Amino acid sequence: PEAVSELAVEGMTCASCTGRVERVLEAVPGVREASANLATGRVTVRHPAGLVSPDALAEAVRDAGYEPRPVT
Ligand code: 9UX
Repeated sequence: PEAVSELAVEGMTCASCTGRVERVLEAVPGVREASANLATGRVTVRHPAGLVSPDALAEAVRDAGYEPRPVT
């Protein structure tokens, strides 16, 4: 089944930022779609359940120059 992961990302301050974060997350193997919300700093990632680790998503965000934070 499909799963949805929610990430909080610090440092997304414009529409280019959100597009960049979406692009790097969609490049992680298994990710079907990533949708970043500039106003909330949250990113919703759709992927098959169990196929994508939270660590892989966080690392992709960090490599792109943004800071993943725990969702509270
Ligand atoms: Mo515009 Mo977003 O320089 O970093 S891409 S603020």
